[in-house]
Amino acid sequence: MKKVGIIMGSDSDLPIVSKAVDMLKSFDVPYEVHIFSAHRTPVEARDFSVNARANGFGAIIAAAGMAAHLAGAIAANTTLPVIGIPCKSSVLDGMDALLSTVQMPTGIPVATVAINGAGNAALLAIQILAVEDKELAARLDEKRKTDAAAVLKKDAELEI
Ligand code: RP5
Repeated sequence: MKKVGIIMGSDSDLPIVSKAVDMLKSFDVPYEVHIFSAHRTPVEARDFSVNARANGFGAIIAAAGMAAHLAGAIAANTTLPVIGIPCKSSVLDGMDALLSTVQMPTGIPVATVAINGAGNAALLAIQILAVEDKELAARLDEKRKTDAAAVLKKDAELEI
């Protein structure tokens, strides 16, 4: 199976990113996690991106806050799918990172999830890998059923 790369701009993003890691672990999807910054370590961020396909990655998740250029900078250097997580890490409550991540120019797409949406970033990466992996797709279907059953149980137990 292809790996998912998870890149975060700073170790301060780890509490958010760990939710993506947990989701990938729950599906037994192989992953690598790195701290590379578009601004502080641009050479390492570029080198990872340029070599990601050859190194066995199938999708890349990029998490960053503030002037969050990491996902776009990675996407500029690979045609693998890149999923951006805008992290809430400043006085602007993540709106700065959301707009920096989502407003990509035509030609260099970044699939942006919600502010701090690490769980969905991982699920989207898994869905990308599942396009060519029937067993993984079946496990995604199973999770949808389990999640729906949990909501219906809460509905049945609702006492208001
Ligand atoms: C971004 O700046 C990082 O992704 C982080 O969300 C934010 C703040 O980084 P630190 O100053 O906490 O290292 O590049």
